[in-house]
Amino acid sequence: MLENLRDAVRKFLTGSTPYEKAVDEFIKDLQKALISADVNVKLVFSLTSRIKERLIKEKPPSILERKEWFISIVYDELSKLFGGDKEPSVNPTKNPYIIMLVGVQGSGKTTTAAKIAYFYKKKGYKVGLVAADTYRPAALDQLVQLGQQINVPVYGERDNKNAVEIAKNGISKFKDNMDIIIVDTAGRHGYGEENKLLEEMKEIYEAIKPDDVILVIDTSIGQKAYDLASRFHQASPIGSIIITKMDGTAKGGGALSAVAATGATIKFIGTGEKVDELEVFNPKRYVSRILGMGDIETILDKIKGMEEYEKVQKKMEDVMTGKSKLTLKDVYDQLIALRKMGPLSKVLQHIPGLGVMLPMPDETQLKIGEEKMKKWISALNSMTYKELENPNIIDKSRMRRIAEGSGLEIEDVKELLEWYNNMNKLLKMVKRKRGDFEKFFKGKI
Ligand SMILES: Nc1nc2c(ncn2[C@@H]2O[C@H](COP(=O)(O)OP(=O)(O)OP(=O)(O)O)[C@@H](O)[C@H]2O)c(=O)[nH]1
Ligand SMILES: [Mg+2]
Repeated sequence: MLENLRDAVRKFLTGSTPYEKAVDEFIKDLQKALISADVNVKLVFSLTSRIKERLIKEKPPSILERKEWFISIVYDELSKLFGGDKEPSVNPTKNPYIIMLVGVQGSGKTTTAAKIAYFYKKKGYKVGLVAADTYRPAALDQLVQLGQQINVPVYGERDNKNAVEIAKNGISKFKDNMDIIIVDTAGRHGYGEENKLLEEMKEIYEAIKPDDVILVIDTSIGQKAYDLASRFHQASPIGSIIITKMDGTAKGGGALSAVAATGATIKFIGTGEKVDELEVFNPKRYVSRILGMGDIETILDKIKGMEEYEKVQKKMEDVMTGKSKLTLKDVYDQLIALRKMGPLSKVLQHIPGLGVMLPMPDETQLKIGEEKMKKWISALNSMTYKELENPNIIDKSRMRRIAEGSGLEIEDVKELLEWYNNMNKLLKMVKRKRGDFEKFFKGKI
């Protein structure tokens, strides 16, 4: 099962096995876990060969340990396997917003209809459910019961056998007073009969013109989800997918990766029988969970900190060339970026020549310690946006307020401001020197 990967990550990061051997072992564990979760063997092998290729071609960023870097690559490639950066948009784009659920028998449509209704109701939308399943006698009762449970009105017609008509009537009933209308349909057709299912879907589709058609797939079909999802994806350009029963079988990885491989968007996953057991599916969040949230977040934070730090460094360059002004907001961004990268002592080891703020001649003066950094971040947190952008307005009384707000002494705030002023002076000096150099080279001096 994919859950075992968490242990594998832990073992890899904390174990004493030499790097190359640990990588080999981890890749074997990864392959085993994916295959036992029913992920297609071809997908598994192309995933591992991509990981190996990146290990050869790319260079680890200085801020990461080699092992952390390896895990960050695994995270990245696994995320791609489950849909990459696709964060589905679940916000309704018009009013009323009509959702139609389709899927084979027993896949979880009716339960999911109620779950989605509950999901949107909690967000403050007015939701109505329409029972357009006329094949199963108890279908209406099932939806009515679920509707009562979550306090959402259900439209149905007990004696009407025409699902298209019911769907239409339900929509005209709800369209003026509901934000979201969810239509549950019948799932008569077994796997392998996708065409019939799609035909029926088209018929209701033409009649009610929904804004989203969602195909509900049961996890237990594993890799076979590929055929179903790809035909659906081709037939319904506005469609998205929900995978249910992610709690029940070991095949979650198989169904998810199979659907992702078709390019279809997985909007939600169902994780239990209860109405609140539904999650918006985010591939990256899913992968962080199977790899172990804590470990992954630490690594990703470091990478993010590094990227943000580089951005601030660019801003510093602009300050030095006179293109822009250094504000306390920039100082704040830089401190926060550094924080993300880990303990200052470690960060400094990894970024050669880094004097926390700027690699400049007077570097030693500009270095600030771990303790001070914490204090300054709380002081900056207590400042208003205006103060951050324009520190000149910070007078005695503002200083007192900031100190009180951050639980610091007024001296600490003063020190931060002095440091900021010195920094600015120094930047001006560097700027002037650069100007002199330029003039010199242009023969003006
Ligand atoms: N464990 C678990 N069970 C689920 C989940 N979603 C649905 N079920 C169960 O799956 C069974 C079938 O669910 P239904 O919602 O009736 O499925 P359906 O697609 O409407 O079925 P038909 O209308 O007969 O085609 C029920 O027992 C549900 O409780 C889920 O995410 N996890
Ligand atoms: Mg049903």
